Amino acid sequence: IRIEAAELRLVRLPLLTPFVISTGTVTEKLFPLLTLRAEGLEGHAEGVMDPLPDYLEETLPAALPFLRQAVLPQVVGQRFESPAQLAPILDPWRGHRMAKAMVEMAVWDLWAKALDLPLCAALGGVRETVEVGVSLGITDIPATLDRVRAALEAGYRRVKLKIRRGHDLALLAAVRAEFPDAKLTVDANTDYGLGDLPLLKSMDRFGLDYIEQPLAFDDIQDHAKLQAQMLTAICLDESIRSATDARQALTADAARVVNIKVGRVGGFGPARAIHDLCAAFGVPVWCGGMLESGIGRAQNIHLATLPNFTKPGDTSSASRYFRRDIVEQPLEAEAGLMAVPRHGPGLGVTLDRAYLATVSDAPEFFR
Ligand code: OSB
Ligand code: MG
Repeated sequence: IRIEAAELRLVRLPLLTPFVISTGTVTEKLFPLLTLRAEGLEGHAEGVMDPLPDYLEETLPAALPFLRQAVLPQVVGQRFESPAQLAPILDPWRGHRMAKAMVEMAVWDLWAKALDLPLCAALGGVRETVEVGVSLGITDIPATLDRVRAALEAGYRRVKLKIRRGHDLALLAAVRAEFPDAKLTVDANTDYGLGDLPLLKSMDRFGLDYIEQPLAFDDIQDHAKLQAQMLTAICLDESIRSATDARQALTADAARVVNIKVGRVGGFGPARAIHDLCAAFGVPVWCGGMLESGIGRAQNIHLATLPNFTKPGDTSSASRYFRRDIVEQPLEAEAGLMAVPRHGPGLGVTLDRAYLATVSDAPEFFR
C-alpha cells in the first residue's frame, strides 16, 4: 500500500461524569484522530496522549509538531508492504510512543482493509468477544458502592477501583464487606512509595486479583521489592513502555500481571511482542484503556482477542463515558462481553462524519 495522504484533527468529547484518579481529574476527552488514505481505503487511529504529562511524560502539545514535522512527511508518499516496514521511520525517534502508535495503528487498519481481513485476524486473534470490566474513578465510599453494584449487576467481569493515599483501606473494607465474591482490583496510578510497604501488604487481606501500578511510573526495581513482600500480584501499567521494560520486569518478578495499552507501548507490533513475552513467562495480560472514543475502543477490542489476554480488560461500554460516540456502531458490552466490531474489515467501525464535524477542529492535510 502507498500512503497517499494523511488527515489529522483534534476531537473534543465531554465526559458524562468527571473521571478522577490519583494524578488528576478529566472532565473532557481531547484527542488527536489520524486518518491515512491509500488506494481508496482509509485507516484510522486515535491518540491517547493527554494535554498535560500526568499519566506519562508524553503530551498532546508535543505530539502534534512531532507528527506534523517529523513523522507524517516521512510516511506520506511512501509504500509499505506491512506495518513492520514502518520501523526504519519510527524507531530512530526517542520516546513519543503514543504518537508513533497512531501512525502504526492507522497503517495496520489500512493493511487489514487492503487484505480484506478484520484487524483481529491480521493480528492473530483467537476470539470473537472479549471479557471486560469497569474502571471506577475516585469518589466517596457510598457512591463507589453504588457504582460497584451497578457494574456487577450489568455483568462486568471485574471491578477496578482507583485508589490513592488516604483513600484505600476503608474503601476496600467497605467494598469487600458488601461484595465478598466480586473480582476486585485496585489501580493506584503511582501514588505510593516503598515507605508504604506495611499499608500495601495489608491489602493482601482483601483478595484482590492484582494491585495495579502502586509505585513510580518509571520504576521496575522497587516493584520487584514490593512483589517479593506481597501475596497479591502486582500489575504494571505506566512502567511498561516497551518489550525491553517487560523483559526487565518479568525477569525481576516485578509484575505477575501486565496491563497492555497499545498507545503506551507504541503500537500493535510492540503490544504483540509484549503479549508474546508475557505468555512465554506464564504471565497473563489484559487490555487497558485511556477513556478512548470508538476508534480507540475498537483498537483495544481487536488487540484483546490475542490468546494471552486472559484477564478482563478496561474497554467497558462507550455509553458509560460519552453521550454520543464518533463511530456509527455502538460499542456496548453485554453481560461483561464486548463483541469485536466487524462492520467491514480492519477496525470494523465507521466514523459518524456529521457528528465528528461538530466535535472536532478542521483537519490538517498532508499529501
Ligand atoms: O491507569 O488505567 C489507567 C484512564 C486514564 C488514564 C489512566 C488509566 C485510566 C483508566 C481508564 O483506568 C479505563 C478506561 O478506559 O475505561
Ligand atoms: Mg492503570
